[in-house]
Formats: sequence, C-alpha cells, structure tokens
Amino acid sequence: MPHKIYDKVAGNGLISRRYLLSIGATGIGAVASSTVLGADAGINFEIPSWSRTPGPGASAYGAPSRHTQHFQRTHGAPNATYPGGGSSRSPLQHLQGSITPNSLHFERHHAGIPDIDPSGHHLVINGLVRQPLVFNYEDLLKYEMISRVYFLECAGNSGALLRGGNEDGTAQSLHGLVSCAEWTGIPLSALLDEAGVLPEAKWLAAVGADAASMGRSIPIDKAIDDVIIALFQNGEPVMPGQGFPMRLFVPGWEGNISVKWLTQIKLTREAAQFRDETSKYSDTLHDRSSYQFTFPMGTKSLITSPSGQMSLDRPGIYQVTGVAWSGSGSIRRVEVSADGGQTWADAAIQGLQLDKALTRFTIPWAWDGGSAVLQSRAIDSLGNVQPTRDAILAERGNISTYHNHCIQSWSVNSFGEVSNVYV
Ligand SMILES: Nc1nc2c(c(=O)[nH]1)N[C@H]1C(S)=C(S)[C@@H](COP(=O)(O)O)O[C@H]1N2
Ligand SMILES: [Mo]
Repeated sequence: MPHKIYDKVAGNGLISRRYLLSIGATGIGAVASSTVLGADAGINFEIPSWSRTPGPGASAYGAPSRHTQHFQRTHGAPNATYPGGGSSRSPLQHLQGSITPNSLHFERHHAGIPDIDPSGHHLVINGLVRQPLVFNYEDLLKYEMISRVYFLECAGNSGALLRGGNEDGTAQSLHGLVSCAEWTGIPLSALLDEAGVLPEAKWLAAVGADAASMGRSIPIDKAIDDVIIALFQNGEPVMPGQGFPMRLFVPGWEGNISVKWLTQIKLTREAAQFRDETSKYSDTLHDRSSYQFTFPMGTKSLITSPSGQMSLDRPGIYQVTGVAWSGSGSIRRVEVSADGGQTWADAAIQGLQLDKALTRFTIPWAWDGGSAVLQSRAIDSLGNVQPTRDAILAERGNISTYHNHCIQSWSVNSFGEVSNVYV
C-alpha cells in the first residue's frame, strides 16, 4: 500500500473520488512528454508497426478489434429435445457505459431465430376493435416513431443465486440475461387508436411468428401507456435474434412479455392464459400458492468489476463499477459496501439516470490485500430498495427462482481472487 491519506467514505477501503483526480493529473503529464516530444525528452520511443504502413480501408459493416475477441456472449449447449431453445448471455464484466452493443445483447429463444422475410410478414390487430387492421413492414416504417433507452431482463436472470452454489459464477454466467438498448418504433397506442379499441377490451394477447407459438397477455393500461412496436435497436433494424422485423417492447417488465417477431395483437376481455404466463414465469411460493403475474422487474444492481473469476493482481486502488436498473422508474442512488453490508457509501452515477434503463455507477476502492465482500444496493425513484438474498428467500423461498433481484455479494480473498458468495 502506498503511504497515502485516503478520504474514507465507508469501511474496508471505500474512498472518496477526489483521490483519483490526482492520479489522472500525473497520467496526463506523462503522456504529454512521451508523444511527439518524446525524443527531445530523452525517452526511447519506438514507432510501432501499425504507424509505419496504412491499414486496410473502410468496410461496409464494422467488426470489433481482433484484440477484443473475448467480448463474447456465452450460450448453453444445444438441447436435442428442445430445438432452438436456450439463451445467450451478455459479457457484463467486460462492458462499460450502459448501452449493450447489438451483437452482444442477450438472447432468449424458445424455438430458435426464424428467418423472416419482412415482405412476407404481417402484423394483425384484431379482436375487440372497431376496425381490424393488417400492417406490413413498409407500412409501419411510414409512421412517426419514438426512441427510448430501456433495459430488457429475462425473469430467469440471476435465478441460480436463489438455489445456491455457483462459487465459480461470473457476472455474465449468473446475471447476463440483462441488456440495454435504444429502441425505436411506433407507440402501440397509435396503432390501437387507429383500430379503435372497444370499451370491453381489458387485455391484449401478443403473439410471435416463431415456431414457439409464443404469446403473452398485457393489461390494456400498460399497452397504451408506454409499449412500443420496436423496429430499430441502437439505430439499426432490430437484430434477427431480438425479433426482426419487429418486436413488442414492454418497458420495465419481465423480458418474456416483449414478444419478438410480433405478428398478432388481439384485444380481449381476459388474459389468454398462454403457456408462458401459467406454467412458466409465474412465481410459486413456500406454501405452493403462486403469483401468476409479476410484471415489473425489481430494483436491482450488480457490480460488474471486480466480479466472479477476476483476480486483483496487487493491493491498491480499484474502480468498483457496475450497473443498476429498476422496472418501476429510474435509479436514484447506488450504495456500495466492501465489508459485506456493514457500512455503505454512495457510488457516483456515471451517465444518465433514465427511466427503466441501465445506469452505470462507480466508486474507488483501496484494496489492502485482505479479504473483502463487495456488494451494491440500488434505490429507485419510487424509493424501492434492492433487497438482500435472505429477505427474498424468507418472503418467497426458492421453489421458483424467477424475478430474483437480490443484492449480489462478490468475495475477494487475500490472493485477490473474486468469487460469488452468500452472506
Ligand atoms: N416470439 C418470441 N418472443 C419472445 C421469446 C421467444 O422465444 N419467442 N422469448 C422471450 C423471452 S423469455 C425473453 S427474456 C425475451 C428476450 O429478448 P432478447 O432475446 O431480445 O434478449 O424475449 C421474449 N420474447
Ligand atoms: Mo425470459
């Protein structure tokens, strides 16, 4: 440990951001003297190979650097009895900021990715409407669109934590079923207005065009509030894995309800009781009774670095960083603890605090080489506080493990190895 007086903000090494400003100032000085003026300053500065000859020219569609090939989704092994079923997970421990690149957005498919030719795809709005409507892709592109940044999280994300074990889990393997993008499309309310919703319509049933017969029911109030027919994702057409040519996007609610490859919306009196809202995605409690619908995703946060399977190479200053989100509003505060929840300090919010969007936080930590347990705790604009794992287990048990938004604990041992732990 260098002999420095840190401004401590909580136990076991959490320190004030002011300390880091002084590191930055030193760094800038060093860079200035080693660039163009390097030779003059007596620094042996070799011109690297990439500065000697021109590289390849422009390309039609970009690809990441060959030095960042470890930025990869992870996915499970194919399952012969469930073709196309499964998921891939975002590499949360490598990402920064709050937008997930389209190629790294998590995926969850029940029957694989259909290869949809948009010229043969239709969106039907029918049921309890004055005028049933059919749209093709080209029609929809003519409507006025809105853009919103929203997270998407599978209800099954972090479920393994409720069962226990997973000491070797990473941020990606345990929590990678959450991503965040700018979604652009047509407010569903505009198309419903055009069809003329009858007063007795209280729900709508949304159905996808994949071989999974995926359907979900949505209460009419939510449907007209903020649901989007999304056509674009971070500025380009929605990826095939995310639902090209169009998906429903239901902000803040469990991922399953954002029906991909959307082909029908039927206005109904009652919920349709689809498979994915009865046998799946319902929460069975200790006493075997179940909540059928748990729509908004909980107030949640996660430290993405340091996180599982990383190792800290030497005692010193580390940036503890992660993401926070809430299905009910924006993130107001994120607190971080380095002593397993005994003391907490406010992290800095790095970017925008948007409604129902991933929000990046960061706080410097002076690791003294001893053991530590790092945790983060989010508080949203409605005052909801992210609960502990014990609180969730006491309330619901772990018969079903959907909708787990408990505090994640990463233990750091004296070798600097980081692993999932339960405290
Ligand atoms: N048509 C259809 N929609 C679907 C699914 C599906 O398999 N088919 N999977 C759902 C589930 S369980 C989730 S979590 C989200 C995942 O969206 P993503 O793959 O874009 O991340 O899509 C939902 N919409
Ligand atoms: Mo999901």
